[in-house]
Amino acid sequence: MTADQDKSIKSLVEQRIPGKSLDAAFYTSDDIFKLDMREIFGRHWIFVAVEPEVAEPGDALVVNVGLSSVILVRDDNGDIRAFHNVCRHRGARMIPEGATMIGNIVCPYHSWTYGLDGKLKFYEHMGAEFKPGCNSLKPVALRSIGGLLFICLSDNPPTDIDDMARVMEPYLAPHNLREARIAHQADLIEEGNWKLTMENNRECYHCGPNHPELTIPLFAYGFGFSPTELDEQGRAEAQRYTDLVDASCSRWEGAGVPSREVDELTGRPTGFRTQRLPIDQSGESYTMDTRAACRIPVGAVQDKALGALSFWTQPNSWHHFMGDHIITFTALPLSANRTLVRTTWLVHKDAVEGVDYDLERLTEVWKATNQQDADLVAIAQQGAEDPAYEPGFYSPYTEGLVEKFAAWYIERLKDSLA
Ligand code: 3BY
Ligand code: FES
Ligand code: FE
Repeated sequence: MTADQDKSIKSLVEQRIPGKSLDAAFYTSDDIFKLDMREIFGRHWIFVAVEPEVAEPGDALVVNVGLSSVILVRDDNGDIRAFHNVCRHRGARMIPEGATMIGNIVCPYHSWTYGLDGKLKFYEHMGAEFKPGCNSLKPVALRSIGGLLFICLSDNPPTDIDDMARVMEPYLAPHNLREARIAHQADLIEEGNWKLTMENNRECYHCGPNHPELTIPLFAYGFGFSPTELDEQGRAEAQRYTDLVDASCSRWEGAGVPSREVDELTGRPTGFRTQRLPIDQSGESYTMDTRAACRIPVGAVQDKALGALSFWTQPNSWHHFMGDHIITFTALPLSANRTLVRTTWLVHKDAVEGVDYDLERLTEVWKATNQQDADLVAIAQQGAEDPAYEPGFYSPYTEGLVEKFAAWYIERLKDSLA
């Protein structure tokens, strides 16, 4: 990036008006996309996978984040390691994107072979001076929080991941994600900038008009409303919802299941938020009838009406933990106007498809919801590319978390451009 480009981006960052959507360039410019990949995705903790994706020693998963490619592998001691997928000989990409099983990491080009600890074990014709010990694979910083795998591509990762781990481990522990099994995974490419994907995730203003399936389990009042716009009946319903949230939270916390809201979305590199909220009707799961889709609980909690523990992280993930299954989402930018959204459904490791759960029933609400969200992100991108676009006001009642996402993004860029 030239100094001039850096300067004009810097002034766009400085000019951002709190409470309004971002300037169009943040959604459309290739230069800002490169900056995002360098400063946001290159220097923050990114959610990329779950431990059950590398359940056994030798299980490997390659995840691409921008131009970087990372190998996640379970070693023979059962520890998960992460390495840059770049050979130390002449840099070839060693393993293609996706899941595989390996005994060693073998570069296809000239057969340099690395152990699952990253050490160079085999090579030929390099002469007496060559030092294999200085040619190990480059490690990538990796943290598992309750079985959710976060990587950081920087050599100097933000240390406040420790705070997120300390808060979140007790929230996630009862759900046994580490022991769960993947029932299904789906990749969806959204035709929009990654920030439009994230902004869309941070509000439910759009849920009523767009998500007929999701709004069966989801309470309409759960994601904000304007009190002055409610009539008497609406106020009574909103009050019933608030009372239910309080009563449910007290019941769950009383049973030793952490549920209270924690909001640390802004003011730190590793922003996050969590809250367990009741589910409508029978209160069990994100299904079309709100009843559990899997008859074996995924975690240790027997209360079937466990609602959903949601966990949102900056810059790229959200997760819902129910009594019977877990859903995790990662957003990975592909270009200024394309984003990969990967959704993973997990059930108890002993649950058998067709016996304990029906895959269609387990996945139908979020498959439909994801497609609807992808369509919304696509029209948001089209609008952002229109010369008539200008930043618009966020609702103070239903888009507070969108503002927190935008504020976090801008504060991170200010920090890095300072
Ligand atoms: O998945 C989420 O976290 C948000 C909130 C509810 C619906 N949604 C897009
Ligand atoms: Fe990998 Fe030569 S580039 S062995
Ligand atoms: Fe949505």
